[in-house]
Amino acid sequence: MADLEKIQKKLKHKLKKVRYQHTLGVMYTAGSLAMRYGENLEEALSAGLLHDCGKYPSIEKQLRQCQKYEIRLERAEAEVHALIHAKLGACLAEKKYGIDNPRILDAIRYHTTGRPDMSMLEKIIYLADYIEPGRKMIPGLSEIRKLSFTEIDQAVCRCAEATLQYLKHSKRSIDPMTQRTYEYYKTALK
Ligand code: DGI
Ligand code: FE
Ligand code: FE
Repeated sequence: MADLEKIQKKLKHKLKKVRYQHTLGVMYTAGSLAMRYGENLEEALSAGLLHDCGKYPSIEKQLRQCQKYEIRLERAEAEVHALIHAKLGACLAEKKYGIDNPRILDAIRYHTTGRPDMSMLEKIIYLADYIEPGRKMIPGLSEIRKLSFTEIDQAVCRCAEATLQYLKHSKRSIDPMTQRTYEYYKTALK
């Protein structure tokens, strides 16, 4: 716990107020889901707390940091700025916040796009990010919140579907991994 508190203090200085509040929301929601599904509580809290740690610098700085740490971005990722912070965040969590647990690092790395066949911790962080109490109410959110605690794979599927619909509606480019996450969970549930 002492470590978590230290990380919390550091993040509070780095992140904007709204982002920090969101981070706490994700941390406690991830903790609740971990209790529900018998996952390691400390891992869920740490991953939730750090999931957006790659988001504090501007996009330009995020890109420079990716170069500095030799993070390979797929072309789609470099073009879609919303995706950079996930890979960068996993790297910073390791290098700047002393996290060496690969399960936590993967949960941070895949929190934005998800991926097929996620670990329980990855699903928890993917969903906690979407459902935490501070998220703006949008159609379907109440149901995904409930499903997260009852049928977690269905919740992942709905969440991926809603994200794809939102991206299509706002004419943004879709990362292949975001699409693959949806296809995987849709098929797995048949
Ligand atoms: O960092 P947060 O805002 O807390 O949440 P996030 O890491 O899930 O990122 C959110 C944004 O990323 C959200 O607006 C949806 C977007 N996103 C997810 N997959 C894709 C994507 N954006 C594009 N353009 N393409 C994707 O495939
Ligand atoms: Fe994020
Ligand atoms: Fe987030």
